[in-house]
Amino acid sequence: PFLLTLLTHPVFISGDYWTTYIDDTPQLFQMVASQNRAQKLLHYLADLAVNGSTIKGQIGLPKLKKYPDVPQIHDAQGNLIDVTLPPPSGWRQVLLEEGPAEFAKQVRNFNGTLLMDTTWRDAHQSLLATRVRTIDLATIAPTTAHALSGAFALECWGGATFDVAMRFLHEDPWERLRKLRALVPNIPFQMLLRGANGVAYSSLPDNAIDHFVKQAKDNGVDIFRVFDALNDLEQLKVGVDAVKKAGGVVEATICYSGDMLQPGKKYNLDYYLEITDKIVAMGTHILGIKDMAGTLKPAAAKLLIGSLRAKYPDLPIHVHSHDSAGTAVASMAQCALAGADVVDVAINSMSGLTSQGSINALLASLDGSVDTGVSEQSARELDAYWAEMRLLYSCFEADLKGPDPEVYVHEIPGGQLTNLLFQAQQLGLGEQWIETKKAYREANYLLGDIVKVTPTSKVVGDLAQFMVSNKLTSDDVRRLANTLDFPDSIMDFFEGLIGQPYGGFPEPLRSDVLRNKRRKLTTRPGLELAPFDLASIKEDLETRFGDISECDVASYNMYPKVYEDFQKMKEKYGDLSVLPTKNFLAPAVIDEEIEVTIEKGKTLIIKLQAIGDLNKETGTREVYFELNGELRKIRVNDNS
Ligand code: 3PY
Ligand code: ZN
Repeated sequence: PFLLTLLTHPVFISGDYWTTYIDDTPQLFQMVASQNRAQKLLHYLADLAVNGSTIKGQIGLPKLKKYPDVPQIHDAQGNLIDVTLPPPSGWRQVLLEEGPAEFAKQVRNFNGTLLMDTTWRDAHQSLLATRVRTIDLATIAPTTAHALSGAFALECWGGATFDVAMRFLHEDPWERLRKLRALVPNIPFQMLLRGANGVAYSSLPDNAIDHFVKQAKDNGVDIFRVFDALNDLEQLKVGVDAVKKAGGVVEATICYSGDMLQPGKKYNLDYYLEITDKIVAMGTHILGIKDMAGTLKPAAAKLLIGSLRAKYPDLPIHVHSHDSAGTAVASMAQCALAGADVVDVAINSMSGLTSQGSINALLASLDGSVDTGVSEQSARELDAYWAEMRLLYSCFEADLKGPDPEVYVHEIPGGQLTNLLFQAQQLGLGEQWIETKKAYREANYLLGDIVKVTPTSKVVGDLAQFMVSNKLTSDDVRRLANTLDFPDSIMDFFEGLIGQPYGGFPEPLRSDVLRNKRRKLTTRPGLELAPFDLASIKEDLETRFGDISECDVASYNMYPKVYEDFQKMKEKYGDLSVLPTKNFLAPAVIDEEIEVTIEKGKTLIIKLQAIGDLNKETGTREVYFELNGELRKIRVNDNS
């Protein structure tokens, strides 16, 4: 009370006070700051207790009631590893000491096939709607740094993790990156960059991409997997150039589409070889092959990687796939045998279905015939944590039951497959799901059989849903195109705002859809965008939100509205990333003890004591907590 009285006193606010006590006593401010933080967290917990969770996509409550245990891991001799000691040096030391070109060379010269673990990015993006929070990654990070010390990289950033962190988890993706970086000094970090779109869904001015990539590199990303959703090389080059300027490892990536062994396929071996020639000419440290739908069958994998290997003996090749059809492990094993330098896997409990293949299943398949640098035992031990995590995040499961062999027909990328199924389930439209998959295939052909991955996969998905909800066949769409009101994403695609598809746009459909509403771009959209004035954006944000970093500017550039909302949430509730996930998602139970470490050495013990009656006049309730032994009362709106 003394502090509050003091701090709200007008003389204090004006700064015109006559004692030096406050200036000489900085602890006072730290105490006030942490009380303020505690108060904001109590506000969140009170809101949650009264109104329930408002986290989008959450169905029900976490199944896990306790906090997951951090497993113990052992070395090959069975000795317990002390994970509080610095981890063994790894590929990151090679990168830091030798630079990107020599790093790539040594990866190529490694006698075997290295592994990238996608658990911290694509695996939870594909299985758990990208909802895994920083606290749960940070908790397992020191153990991971030991267990996977020989891994090529951990994919931990980019793709959907960037906007989901701010939009739905109300946490700062940059803070996540810095925290994890500090805990994992030895394994390179990889991110997914959507070429000229950065981590957004459409093109930004080139200087915004350069600025974003520089912050990513400076805050901990080592390797950048850069792709373009149409394999449009002009668009790809924007991302590649940004990574080169920032001094990162460039992994320019080809999106693999369909099953190239099917006769008459638009995307066949010749296509991939030709595009590789162009990517090599553009200059890349590593070539990425990204099989986002999981349609790269083992035989195709063998042929594709074998052919690339023969043509480019010195080019490091890194392959990514999804297990949607159930063949990821077999395909990755074939890639390893055909000469791939790195393949992607996920920790067992976060693998399979629309995620990557399982790390231990791949190790067992290779059975020592190919060196991967990763111990099967420590990977297995590490998995115990993720088995529990799956229960903690059970409320975001899409509940897929097994492989979908139809993926060769509809070609829906892993993350989108889970999303669309989830949406259909929420609407209770089981039959519509079958129809949506069928329509997705038709929509793809209507659009000219395009490469499908964020953001083009959204275009195809939107057209499919448009067809299903308006009961339109492909013929109807063609016939009625000049009268229909298509969703924006389809207009954007036909305008050329997502890039130029291989083989061009289908006509007359393009002209019919666009009519006189939109232009027809023939070059990349970024060429038309004026550079952002980064200094004035920063000034403006400072005026509105106070302390602003270059990372904040980068967040704002990618997602202005999401960033503003995130700042408002932060203003209201403080830093929510410190709350244990169970208490972030589930209302507290009376007398349950909640332990929150707001910073190193500063822990709050919170207990919900009671929820007061509804005040009918104000529509509010008072919620009573015990905070480190003291009673606190918070008033919140009851939204019911
Ligand atoms: C993304 O862009 O988020 C993807 O995961 C594409 O596969
Ligand atoms: Zn993927």
